[in-house]
Amino acid sequence: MIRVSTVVRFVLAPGSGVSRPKSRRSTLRPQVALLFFLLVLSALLLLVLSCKDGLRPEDLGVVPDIGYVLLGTNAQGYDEYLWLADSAVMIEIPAGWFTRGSNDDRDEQPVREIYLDEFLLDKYEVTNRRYKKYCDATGTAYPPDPSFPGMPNYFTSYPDYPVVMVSWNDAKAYCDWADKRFPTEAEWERAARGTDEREFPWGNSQPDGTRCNIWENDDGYDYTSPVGNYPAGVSPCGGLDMAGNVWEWVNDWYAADYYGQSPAHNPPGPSSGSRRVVRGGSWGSNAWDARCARRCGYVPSFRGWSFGFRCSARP
Ligand SMILES: [Ca+2]
Ligand SMILES: [Ca+2]
Repeated sequence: MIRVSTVVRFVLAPGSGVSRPKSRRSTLRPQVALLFFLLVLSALLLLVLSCKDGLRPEDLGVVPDIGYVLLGTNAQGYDEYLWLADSAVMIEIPAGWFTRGSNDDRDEQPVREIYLDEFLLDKYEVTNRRYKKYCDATGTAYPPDPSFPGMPNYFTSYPDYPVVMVSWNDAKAYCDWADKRFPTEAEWERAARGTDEREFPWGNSQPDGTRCNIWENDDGYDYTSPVGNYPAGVSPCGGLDMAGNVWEWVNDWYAADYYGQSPAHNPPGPSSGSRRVVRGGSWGSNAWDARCARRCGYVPSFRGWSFGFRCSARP
């Protein structure tokens, strides 16, 4: 689906500059072809290897307007990409059906089969580092400090922690800047629980300190934790912190009765409302709120110390 060859063409075009005297065209043609082939091969290898080592293609002089490049296949068998605009790792979730909802709460019913087109989702919650890059590039104000005890200057001193104190509106502006979007509520749930109706990203066992950062869990953190800190809590597609750490804004308006009336294919959420959905629970949540099917809604202007987000995109 993804065309890395697009990247290769872009890399090669400015510097190719090979001239071929007409009188020697026939003898030079094989050498020129070989040179092009070698250039293509080396540029491709350099780009892919550098991404894996944490360098960004921008560091190599590649203009980051070409979208994303393949990093490889993760341990769960899903392809992962580097989204160039904000240097985020994204997971490709193929089109297909999954079971949405649960019988645990009224607004999670009825349990239904839902079909989604292919989409990309950030592997991690958006970090302070990534959000600061956006603020600095656009002149956007930094988020207010959450006043976590013992963690002064949270936004600038904890770059690998999830950004908090961002409203739905703030997060939407980030998505737009990065040429991304919010996941829909259904996409988020599909990525968090896979296709087997599991209760939590890792399965049906209750949360423990190795799986996620929630409240009164022996997980080592009283407030937020660095993103990706709990690999044992990975979701079936490779997503991390999809239970706990920070609640994640998604695109949909919240409606308690939406599941009874939504379409089965790519449900977009209600057409209007007063609250936007958040998913996954946070460092301040109990196990109930960390369930994959759990739904909550908050006004889109609300900035909370347990609220963050991750982005989606469709190829
Ligand atoms: Ca905790
Ligand atoms: Ca989360």
